[in-house]
Amino acid sequence: MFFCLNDNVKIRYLFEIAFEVLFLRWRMRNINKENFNDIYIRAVEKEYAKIDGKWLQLHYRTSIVLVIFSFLVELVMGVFLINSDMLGTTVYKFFIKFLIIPSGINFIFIVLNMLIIKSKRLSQTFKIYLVSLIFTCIDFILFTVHGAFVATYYIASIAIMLTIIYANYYVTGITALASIISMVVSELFIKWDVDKISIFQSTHRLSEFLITLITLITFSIACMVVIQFKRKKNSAILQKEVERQELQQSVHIDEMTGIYNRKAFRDKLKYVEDTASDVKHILAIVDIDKFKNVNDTWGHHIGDRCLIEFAKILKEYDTNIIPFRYGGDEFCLLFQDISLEAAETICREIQSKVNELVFDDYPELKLAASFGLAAISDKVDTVKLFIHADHALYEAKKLRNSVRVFRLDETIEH
Ligand code: GH3
Ligand code: MG
Repeated sequence: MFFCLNDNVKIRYLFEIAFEVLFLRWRMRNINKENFNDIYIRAVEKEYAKIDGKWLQLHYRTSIVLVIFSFLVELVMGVFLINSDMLGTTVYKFFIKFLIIPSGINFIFIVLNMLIIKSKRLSQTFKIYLVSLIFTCIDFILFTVHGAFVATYYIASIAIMLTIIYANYYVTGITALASIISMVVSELFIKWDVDKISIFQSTHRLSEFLITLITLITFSIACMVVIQFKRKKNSAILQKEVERQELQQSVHIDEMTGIYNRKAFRDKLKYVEDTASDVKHILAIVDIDKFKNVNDTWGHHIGDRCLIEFAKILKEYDTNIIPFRYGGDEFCLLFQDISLEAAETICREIQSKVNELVFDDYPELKLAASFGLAAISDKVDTVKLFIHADHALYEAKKLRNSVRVFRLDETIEH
């Protein structure tokens, strides 16, 4: 018992409790209710979705930049061609055909893209598909308008490349397929630019087209391989992180009872102190009465069973309290944001449940426990909180099977 120690040991003991800190994020309350891995994986997936959302914005903006950039290039080219007398058509026709119509259509795509991005009804995944495909449509307009130059087909690679970040085979696959089909359709069926030579008229054009097609297909396959490795890397990182977190968690769990251990208790106290707020904290220290007798009479394995059953009762209250096994037959219960009276009522409830415990094979075996409670609200001083609760327990132990509360006026209430 704490009060049996001499003052120096007590101070050292309390300092140890207060200052031994491990930098572990506190996730106590949820662990008992949900599988830790699921919580963690879901949190990581949420983080991934956030990054995808940011990339989607950039993806959409890139399509705007591409449209504006191609408009400006076309404008500069037009001015250059007019001044160099190399224009094969009238200025009016040139601007309509190469500037107004393609930029107009692409402008419509941009507006569509904007509506998709702003939509609250569409899911993020669906938006990703649509934005990727609209990018392909913009590319299609650009390389179709400039069909005279086979090299413009390479614009399609931008649409494919921008999807890699999503690490989604379907998004990249569909975008690549749409790009390649649109390229073939544009080459075979559309002749926007009169200077375009058909692949059926020129073997040079045919070979250039085939080289471009093969390059784009190879590029698409390469993108899929990149995605495969990116996904492998992500899942390996996730797996390792889950293992690390599991290990950290196990360090904080009492193996036998499955509730938090003394180390977790120290960390929690430190956390409470570091994040001091107006929240009222109540600590109850509980010690099973005459537990040595249980061990001596029924054996240690029955003693262990008693501790497990006791912890089970504490777990029933995990919405109100965080239970810790402090050591041996001593437990700590941390209450947050409830009144001292409510905490006392809960302790009495636990006490009567402990008294009512029945061990089938040992009907004579009865358990009792003593509770010492203390509260602290203004400045959270966990050392003081522990001393007060231990003092109340010391008083409770005089009677045994009782609950005592330490009040700020230093009197013990019965
Ligand atoms: P008191 O009413 O004053 O608390 O009497 P007590 O006999 O319970 O005394 P105390 O709390 O000091 O003793 C705790 C005993 O708990 C000592 C030890 O034999 C026993 N104990 C500690 N850890 C374990 C454990 O993991 N399993 C079992 N079975 N017994 C344990
Ligand atoms: Mg005891």
